[in-house]
Amino acid sequence: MKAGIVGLPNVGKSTLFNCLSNAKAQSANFPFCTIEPNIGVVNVPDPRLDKLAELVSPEKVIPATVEIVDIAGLVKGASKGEGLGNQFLANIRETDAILHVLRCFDDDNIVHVDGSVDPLRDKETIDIELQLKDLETVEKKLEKVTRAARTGNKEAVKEKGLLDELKTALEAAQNVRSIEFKETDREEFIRPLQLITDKPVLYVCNVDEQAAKAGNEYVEQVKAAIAAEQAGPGLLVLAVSIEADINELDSFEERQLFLEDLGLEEAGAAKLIRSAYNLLNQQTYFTAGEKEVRAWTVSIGATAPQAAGVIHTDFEKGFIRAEVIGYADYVAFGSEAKVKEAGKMRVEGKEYIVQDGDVMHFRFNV
Ligand SMILES: Nc1nc2c(ncn2[C@@H]2O[C@H](COP(=O)(O)OP(=O)(O)O)[C@@H](O)[C@H]2O)c(=O)[nH]1
Ligand SMILES: [Mg+2]
Repeated sequence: MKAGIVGLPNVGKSTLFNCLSNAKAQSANFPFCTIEPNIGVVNVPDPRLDKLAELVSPEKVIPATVEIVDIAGLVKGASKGEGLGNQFLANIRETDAILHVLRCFDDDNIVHVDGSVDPLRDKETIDIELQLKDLETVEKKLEKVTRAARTGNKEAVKEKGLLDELKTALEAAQNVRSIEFKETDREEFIRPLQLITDKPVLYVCNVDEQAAKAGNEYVEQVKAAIAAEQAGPGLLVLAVSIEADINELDSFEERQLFLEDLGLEEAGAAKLIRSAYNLLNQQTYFTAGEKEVRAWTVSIGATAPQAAGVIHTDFEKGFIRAEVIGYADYVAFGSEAKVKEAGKMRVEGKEYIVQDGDVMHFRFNV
């Protein structure tokens, strides 16, 4: 899974990125590696993985990961090549989800590119740039499809209709994710276009310390604005700068105390990653053996063969069956052997829908 951080300059994107990069907050072990200066891989914090590791004592413990990209350089006019805009817009296209950071804090020392704090205006500025980029994509496609539609090709006529609809909506400053289409049309014609404003978005309201728990007036404005958007994007209130400070602390206990002082139960990094999972309808299953205990990411509703395919495409193609232990059973009985003894290990076939926390073992032919 790959998520891109967008937002105007000076709203706290890099602070958030760095905060994730230092995120030791959830457990003692929460490493991060930076691939490029603006790309990092964050481990998905999951206490269940720690518990399984404790029970199995494997050689290796491997968490699920999310790749985070700090996409700088988006400014007004970016879609027309202002700033470093265009180059970075290409980066966004490769992500599965967008984390849109909005400045919701006052601080006269931090310059705002447009002179004042106004998260709704900022949101609109960024949205419009992304919509313009999508419009470009749609217009290019429309040119091709229009030619085909002239020959009377039924499929092309239908596609042209949908593209016209897209174009009109984008010109009216709508995001693609909030346009209503029939699900089948969306699947067949809209998704393949990989439009930026079709991607799921999580709005991160960056507030100051005092507003970390309850939010503030700016956050309320953002909430009201996105409530009007149909696909119901997520919103997260984070005091990014203070979260970064907390992550500087060495011990887990110290960090936890600091969080509690702010009235928070959980570090922002963990909250953010969890929200991204929810946003993308992702869940976790585990494999547990002496060599390694590992968390894997799979879509909610995925079948057992699809889950196997996350490990290797051969596992999916040659899938025979899965041996499944519910996480609660694994913990209750304490080991695979004891679960088997108790008759709680299930053998599931191709139709099985994976449940969050399943501990799975796949049988396959290659
Ligand atoms: N007061 C305050 N300053 C912040 C906050 N978040 C970021 N900053 C500061 O704003 C400036 C710009 O932040 P940065 O993360 O580099 O913004 P970017 O341009 O969006 O990547 C830095 O000086 C940060 O320390 C915040 O929540 N409160
Ligand atoms: Mg930055």
